[in-house]
Amino acid sequence: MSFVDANTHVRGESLYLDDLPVVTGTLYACVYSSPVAHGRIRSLDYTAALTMPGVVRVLTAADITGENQIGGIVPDEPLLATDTVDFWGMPIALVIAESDETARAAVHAIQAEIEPLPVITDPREACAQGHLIVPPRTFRLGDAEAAFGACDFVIEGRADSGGQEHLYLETHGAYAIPLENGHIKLYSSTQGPTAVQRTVARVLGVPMHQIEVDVTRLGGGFGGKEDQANSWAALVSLATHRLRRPVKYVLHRMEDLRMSGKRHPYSSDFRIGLTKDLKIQAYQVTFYQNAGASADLSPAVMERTLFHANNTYFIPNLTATAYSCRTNLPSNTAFRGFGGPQAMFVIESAIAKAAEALGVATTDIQRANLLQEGDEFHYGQRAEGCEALHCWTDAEERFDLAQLRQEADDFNAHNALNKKGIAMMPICFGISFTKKWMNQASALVHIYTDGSVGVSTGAVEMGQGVNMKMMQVAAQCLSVGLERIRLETTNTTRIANTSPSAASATSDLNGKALQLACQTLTERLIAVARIKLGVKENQTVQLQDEQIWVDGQPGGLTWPQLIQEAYQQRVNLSEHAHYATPDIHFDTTTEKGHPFAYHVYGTAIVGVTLNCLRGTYVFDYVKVSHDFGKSMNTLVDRGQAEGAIVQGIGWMTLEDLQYNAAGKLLSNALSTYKIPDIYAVPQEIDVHFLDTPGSDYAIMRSKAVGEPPLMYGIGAYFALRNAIRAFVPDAELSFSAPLTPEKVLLALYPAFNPTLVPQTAGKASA
Ligand code: LUZ
Ligand code: MOS
Repeated sequence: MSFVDANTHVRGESLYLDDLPVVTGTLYACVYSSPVAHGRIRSLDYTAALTMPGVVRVLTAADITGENQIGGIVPDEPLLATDTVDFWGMPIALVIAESDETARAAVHAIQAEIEPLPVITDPREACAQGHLIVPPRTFRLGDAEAAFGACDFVIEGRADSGGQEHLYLETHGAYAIPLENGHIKLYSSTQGPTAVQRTVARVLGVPMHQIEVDVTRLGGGFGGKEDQANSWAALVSLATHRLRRPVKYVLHRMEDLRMSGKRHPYSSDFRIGLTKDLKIQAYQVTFYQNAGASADLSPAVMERTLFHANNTYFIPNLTATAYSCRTNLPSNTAFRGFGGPQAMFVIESAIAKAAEALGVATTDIQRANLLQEGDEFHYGQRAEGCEALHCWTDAEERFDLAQLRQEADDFNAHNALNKKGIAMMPICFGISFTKKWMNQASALVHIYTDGSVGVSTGAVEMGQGVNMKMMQVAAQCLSVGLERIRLETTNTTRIANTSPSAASATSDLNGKALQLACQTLTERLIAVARIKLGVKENQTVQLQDEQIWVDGQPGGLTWPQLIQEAYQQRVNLSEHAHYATPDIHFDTTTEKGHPFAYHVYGTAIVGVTLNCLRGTYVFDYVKVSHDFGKSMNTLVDRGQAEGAIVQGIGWMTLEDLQYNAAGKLLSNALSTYKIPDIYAVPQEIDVHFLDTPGSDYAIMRSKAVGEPPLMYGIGAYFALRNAIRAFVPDAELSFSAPLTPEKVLLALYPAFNPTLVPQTAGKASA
């Protein structure tokens, strides 16, 4: 299996936004952003900036010709601040200059007088004060309250998970070029070209047809560019609209870190009830989502948190409530998993805490409660094609869990200062956008007269390999070689009304649309062949391996000849098709329905070795049995799984977003925000492609793969926790991710209480 972008990637020839040729007369933009997390703007002085040589203009909210509003779900997000600033890094003004350097220098010459307002960074505090983005929601199955009474054991606790910086290699950016009659051609590093088009049109006050958005590829998105590419695109477009000059802005890393939203931190309370035979009878959970300053995608993320409250377990009595809490942080946004991982961390914490209280293995509780075929989810859907137990037992047997345990026990018995820990992490992730209307896509196929094929879909290539999969779909449907297929850029003029490339559903949705287009073309071409070859009614005609076959024999018409013939006969060689996922629905009044086309399952075994002197650790292995269905590209799918696992481990163990009480991001550079590097990658990642049937709704029965494997990373947290408990068996450990080496060290030495250490003068005065 191959990967279409590999050649240009390794040669450095792949074109990202900042590699596109720059048009003569291009101006450069840079944002002046709020230096405080919350306050009332008293004055803004940019006269010094304007007088700097090379500075062309400073734009503020007053220059907006349409709406100063970019909120997609809730209209609560101004593009540029007017009266108040709501987070540290909120855009206030945009400098436009002849060069990138000048624009950035001029930003430093701007000054705002801002009267401070109280800063809230904690979601529980925001909730207590009534600062909610949307009303809370509750999903229910059975009667948890009553069921707790019948449980032999009831355990309560709290779990906190941190945010996560997307850290796409390519930072946010946009480049707007004015064309005739007010049209703007806009290059954007976005997962959602239509979202960008819609937002720009709204801010400029022009029809969407005035804005053409084009995307070559992204250097990573991970959800960070599902909605948040919109603001940069709107800002440069506003400048282009006002000045009729090309305007470009590519954020520096520190600008991106400061101004863009991240994965939502969550703080949650849980209560879990079990019977003596370890069946979970009742589960109650309350999620406090830290949404940041505005809604962005938070309500949708919150919804997916509720959907995944049970992870992969059947819990007959479940009540899950979620609050989306407004705080003075950059608006948090989509991030691989979209609220699902946060929910799954809580149920895994509840199970771990229950296991410790009962003195049983966590795996015994996990194993006893795995979903089975036909089990009802708390949102009304039933498990169909359930692979939970299959994945679990396959992982146990294939990787010889008993042996791995024995090795760890032996190691721990013979090592005083190094301890091993193991955890199992089963997952279940629902595939479909939870908003039904987003589950649609289209494709446009042109067959050129030489037999080469141009394919456009709404899918955005962001390193995940979707272009490769689309090429495979087209090549297989048309039965031509991959070299005949070219994947075009993602462009709103060719493909309108796209959903963002997100929710792991991009290959399914766009691939199905592409299949429909190719099927129609094939039917048309076969009709041409029938006439050309004078085939009788009762004879079968097929297109296969670049030629026409009649009754299973070569018919004497090759692909290029067939295409020429069709063209001569004036047959349409282009086709546009649209696909909408059938059979999905959800009723938000009852919170019941069938929101997902299918689920993806899997189980990981994670092993870690902990250095108990230093608190440092190495992940020995992540061994996975994963439900890929009939993988259409094992290289792409393995790459997605490995990358997601490492990203999940980063979220759970390393990546520590630190804000001070004033709401300023302290971990604002790669020197202070640690993401997994090659040394943090597990020594071994063994991903087994379990033989599963896939789903009719998955493209070529190859199941969605983008997000589900991220959640194996949660196993890293619990493996590490088990290693700590091997050193201090009676440790009272909280559930608080990320479990950084610093936190691990403190957990290893519970007698050492850092709150007893005198605070430094610097910290006290901060
Ligand atoms: N984006 C979205 C997503 O808008 N809706 C979703 O359900 C979703 N799920 C996962 C990732 N992105
Ligand atoms: Mo995403 S979190 O699939 O943009």
